[in-house]
Parts: sequence; structure tokens; C-alpha cells
Amino acid sequence: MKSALLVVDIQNDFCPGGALPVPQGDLIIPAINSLIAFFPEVIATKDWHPPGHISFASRCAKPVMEMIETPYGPQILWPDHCVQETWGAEFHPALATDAIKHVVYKGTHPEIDSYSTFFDNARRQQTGLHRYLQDAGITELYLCGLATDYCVLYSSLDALELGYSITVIENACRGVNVAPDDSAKAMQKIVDSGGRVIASTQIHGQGKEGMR
Ligand code: VGL
Ligand code: ZN
Repeated sequence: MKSALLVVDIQNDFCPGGALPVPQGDLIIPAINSLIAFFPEVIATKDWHPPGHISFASRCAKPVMEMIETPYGPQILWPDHCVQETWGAEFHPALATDAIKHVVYKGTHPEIDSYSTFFDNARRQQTGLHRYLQDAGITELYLCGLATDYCVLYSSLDALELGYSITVIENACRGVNVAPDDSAKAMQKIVDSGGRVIASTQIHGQGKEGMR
């Protein structure tokens, strides 16, 4: 089984000082860097919105975290974040980006959000990640990053549905926690759907050969 590490949305806007900071989002970066050094294949994702994106509260003059209805269902409104080609959309400077072989961009459609790195929320378009993994013969994914309760959760569920074996490295993830237990619920949902949740110390114990 060929494995890859999927590093989710370690961007300035999701870290303290950014537009949509995940509490302690930057504190997981050292653990992620250790994981990056450990895996032969590393893929990263970027939330990558055009200005005026449908998920931005500023677009409809409504408060942040209010829900709106869209043709693809309910959508939470966020502060403007991860706007393409801006500082907020760049990887956090502490992230070890040298070993990242491939970057997947999501949320690029102005009218459709995308929490999963596989499909948009309307499930109309693929990001190209599934194709990339298939071409590379990768069947097993290890996920870490931001945010536990959005991108990590929905990417994990889609990956399981697509037939991948998935493992979430819990201490290398942090959640937004709009409700305080959202991250805990996300982990439970991943386990209930057939994924594994582990600590990064369990990976380092396996020896590098285990990841090939
Ligand atoms: C995400 C909130 C807004 C995520 C994206 O990918 O986790 N969360 N946009
Ligand atoms: Zn977003």
C-alpha cells in the first residue's frame, strides 16, 4: 500500500494573526514538519478563494458565522479569508514546504464553497486530487492540518467514500470549534465512517519503511 501525507490548509489566514484564525493553529506546525520529514510523498492543500467568494460575510452584509441558504445547501459565512495571491493564502512561514510535491487548490469557484479537498460542496466538481492519487498509485492517506471540523473532516469522509484508507493524526490538527465540541464530534464521525485516528508518536514508532 502506497501512502501519502496530506497537509491541509496551513495558511496564514487560518493561523493566529490571520483573518480566520483557528485557535492554536500555528502550534501544530512543528509536529507537521516532523511528519513531512517522515513521509516520502507529501501533498498540501490551499483554500484559494476569489475575491467576493460566496462564503464571505462581507458579500451579503451579514454577520460572520451566520448561515445562508445556497443552491447547494446551507453555507456558513466567514470573514474574507485565503483570497488568491494574498498573504493570507500563503503557507505559514514556519511550514517546511520544500518536500511538498503537489498543491491542491479548493474553493476556487466564486459561487460554491469547498470544505473537502476532493469535491466542492455541491459535489459538482473535483479538485483533481483523486486523479493525482490514482495516477501516483496512492491508496492510503494520512491527514493533518486545519481545520479539524471542516477541511480535515470532509476530506476524510470523501476519501473514505472514494475507497482510500485514511488515518487522521489528531495532535497535528486543530479545529475552528464554532460549537466547543465540533472537533471531538468530527473525530468520532471519522472513526464511525471507517477511518483511524492516531497520535503522531504512533507514526514515528512505525519506522520509515512502514510509510512506503
Ligand atoms: C475551511 C473555513 C472556511 C477549511 C475553509 O478548509 O477548513 N474552513 N474555509
Ligand atoms: Zn474557505
